[in-house]
Amino acid sequence: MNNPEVVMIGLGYIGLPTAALIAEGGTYVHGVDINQHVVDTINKGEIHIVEPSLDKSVAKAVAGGYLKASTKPVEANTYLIVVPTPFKDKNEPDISFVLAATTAILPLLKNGDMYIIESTSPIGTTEKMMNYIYEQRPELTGNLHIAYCPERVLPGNVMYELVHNDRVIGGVDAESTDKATAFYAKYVKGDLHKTNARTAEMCKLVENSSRDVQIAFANELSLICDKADINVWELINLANKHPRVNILQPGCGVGGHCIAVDPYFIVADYPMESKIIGTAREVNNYKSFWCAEKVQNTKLQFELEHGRKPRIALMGLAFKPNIDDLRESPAKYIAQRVLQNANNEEYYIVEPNITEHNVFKLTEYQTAYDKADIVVFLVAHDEFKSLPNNNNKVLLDFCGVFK
Ligand code: SAJ
Repeated sequence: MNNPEVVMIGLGYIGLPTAALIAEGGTYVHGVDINQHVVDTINKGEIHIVEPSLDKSVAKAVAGGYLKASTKPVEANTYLIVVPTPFKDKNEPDISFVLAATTAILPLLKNGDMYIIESTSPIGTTEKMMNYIYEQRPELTGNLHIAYCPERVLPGNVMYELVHNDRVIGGVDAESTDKATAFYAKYVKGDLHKTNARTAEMCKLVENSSRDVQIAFANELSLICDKADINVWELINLANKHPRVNILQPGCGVGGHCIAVDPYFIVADYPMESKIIGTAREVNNYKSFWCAEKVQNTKLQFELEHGRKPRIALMGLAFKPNIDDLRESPAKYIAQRVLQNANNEEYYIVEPNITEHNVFKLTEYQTAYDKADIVVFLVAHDEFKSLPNNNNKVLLDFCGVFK
């Protein structure tokens, strides 16, 4: 392989598709991941994650010699940091992976190079990394182009959205912004919006916080409607007929690795100011707890009325409809909580998008539905929508399967 133009640190859900996209365009990309298995898989032209059309893209880029993976970075002109930023205890963001990635490329940097962070980051991270780099390599001071450019792709549609979504690009100075914009212009068809690094960092956090707040509003309505004996789905549908109202859908909580996480990055740094953002997190977390309690109460009610233990189907474990991703899933949390409170009832756990699970024994969805007295819909997977709205069963529809 020729000397790479781009080094991509982090070959996960965003890094690998981005590396493949850039490489497919005829740019030499050296991908770096700490996981040897990930590196070996990619070098065989295969992938370690589930994402439509990514397999073809990686196979093509590797076969063409444009993408190579390794556990160590090499010299290039552009360095992209696309590593996780999880949080520590007390919901404090942890930027140690960004720091480690930056440390790994420190000795390779030279005048004129570009350094871009894509990882979701607390406000000020890009400037912090710039100061760190210039402290360690003072001779480079002012001679690198440093920018922040968040991704906003939806899992399941990554390869399309990487190309077609608009991007926000914020440099630590105007020249960095221009250089980074010129870099993305080669791969992105959406509009590229220039700003500074802090605004770009905040923009990413705000996008997901905004959605979290809106979902919290819908979830709050669902709790009120449950008490007030109003069908929340009908209510929202009617309210949305107003030309300036657009309420989202309630569910059994908010999951995934972005919307349920990013708001804490704002709350941790601005606790006094971020009242609505913080409360939205509490409401959405509470909704999952409330759903588990509702199952518990329904179960006891059934036993009182029928003089026997119910058979219960828990429908869906993924964090949102029609995917196989169970990480940070409210449905999984509810299933775990319900099973912890199990008292000789019979349970059928359903997740049509996976074939087996190391904790849950899975049952096919139609069988589970047929056998159960109480059917709890935790995720609105398409398969469930064809099931009958059967009056002989107790249906707990937390996510609007029958809306
Ligand atoms: N959800 C609801 N009600 C709704 C919509 C969603 O309860 O009306 C729930 C889902 O069931 C799920 C959670 O919210 O548990 C998040 O799902 P999602 O489809 O809204 O979003 P993600 O987490 O898959 O992807 C988000 C996207 N951000 C926005 O829509 C603002 C995506 O564009 C980002 O790139 C991604 O986060 C990220 O990586 O940050």
